[in-house]
Amino acid sequence: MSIEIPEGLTELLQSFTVEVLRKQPEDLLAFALQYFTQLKESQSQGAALSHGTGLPFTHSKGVNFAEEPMQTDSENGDEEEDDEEFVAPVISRFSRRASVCAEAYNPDEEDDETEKRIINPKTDDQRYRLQEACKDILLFKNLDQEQMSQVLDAMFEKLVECGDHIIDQGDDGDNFYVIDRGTYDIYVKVEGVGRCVGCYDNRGSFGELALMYNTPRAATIVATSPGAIWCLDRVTFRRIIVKNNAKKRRMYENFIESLPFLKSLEVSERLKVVDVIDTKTYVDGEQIIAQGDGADSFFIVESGEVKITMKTKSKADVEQNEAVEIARYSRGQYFGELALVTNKPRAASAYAIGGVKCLVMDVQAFERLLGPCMEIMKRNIANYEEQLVALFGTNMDITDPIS
Ligand code: 1OR
Ligand code: 1OR
Repeated sequence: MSIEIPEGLTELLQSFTVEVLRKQPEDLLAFALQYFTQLKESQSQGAALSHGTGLPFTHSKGVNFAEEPMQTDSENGDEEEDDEEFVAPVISRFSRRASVCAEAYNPDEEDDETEKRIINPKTDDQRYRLQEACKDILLFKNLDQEQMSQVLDAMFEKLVECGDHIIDQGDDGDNFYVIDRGTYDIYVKVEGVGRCVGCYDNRGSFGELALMYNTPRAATIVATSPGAIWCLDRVTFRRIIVKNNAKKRRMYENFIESLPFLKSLEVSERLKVVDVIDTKTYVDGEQIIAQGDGADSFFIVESGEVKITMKTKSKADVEQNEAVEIARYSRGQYFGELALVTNKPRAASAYAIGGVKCLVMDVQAFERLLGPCMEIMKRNIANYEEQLVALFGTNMDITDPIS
């Protein structure tokens, strides 16, 4: 009796087996389900299956791929090795995108073709770590549940070694990165020489600028310890995050436009300010800033009133010192710039009077975007020094505060 082997069965099973051996999935059944589902989807979408067998994970047109595939980072020309670093089946075989120059982004221009949903399966442990890492990521903050779950599904883990270049300045943007663990230095080239301008310590994210504004990578990011990062491909980032950010622009554009201390910025730069601001609310009496603390953000009052108080050095026992109110700020005014400009601890404390809403910018964004406003801010800082003498009758250094 002869049994007829259906056409394609051998190739199908072979390809699946190769994929299992490469990825070593923990849950074989779940992996199989996803593999064959994606394969079916890719066929019904009429995607060109490059080698007849159409592997969702290994060839360049499967459904698991970005519509506009990109090359991974830390590329040393050895793509095989890159792939092996990924824990989950990943968007693979990235071809380099042609260089693009800076352009205003228009999220509505994104093509319907990009609506493909990417799913990178994860273990329970990975999913838990991913959710923890993404909790405070500003760009994810206003996503609805469905958008968030699409983003989490699309993300994939990459393990890094100390010294790995996650991003190289000048490259095209492929992924957005969220730190799972590890420390990373930020280098920016000044007159051709890379200068370390900051670092990330086990939290945060980077790599959004090239994807948001279609610009070359603005900095080099180097791992300074072994670690792990979560990667979100460019297409999903633009399809979900950039589109969502457009709503935020509409909400804050006019307010940011009206701020006098930002008047040295170009219109396009002011729009970028909108993109990086977070909003925080405080209840009556809540401390916003504590004198003597380290500083990592800058504040603009959106609503309510903020009281600035200061303890001075003038008395012997600083613990006993009464804090004196030195300023009050309301809508449109800023505070918390001094410590960022001087790189010193907070010179004063800030408290909410009644309910307060502030726009908050982190130090990286402050340094990156507000350079042109520095003259205005520095003039104001000189003003603090004069006020200090008037209020406390001393010319003590306000940049050397008491905790
Ligand atoms: P990207 O896609 O351009 C490099 O790739 C990433 O480094 C960038 O997105 C940011 O997420 C991140 N200037 C530019 N990019 C920075 C900076 C930065 N810091 C982090 N990134 N500056 C450093 C501020 C401390 C300004 C330097 C003048
Ligand atoms: P920061 O990052 O040091 C506290 O955090 C903030 O209070 C500070 O930035 C300023 O934005 C804000 N001296 C120092 N900081 C002041 C002052 C001030 N006023 C507001 N801040 N003086 C007030 C003069 C009206 C001089 C000292 C009396």
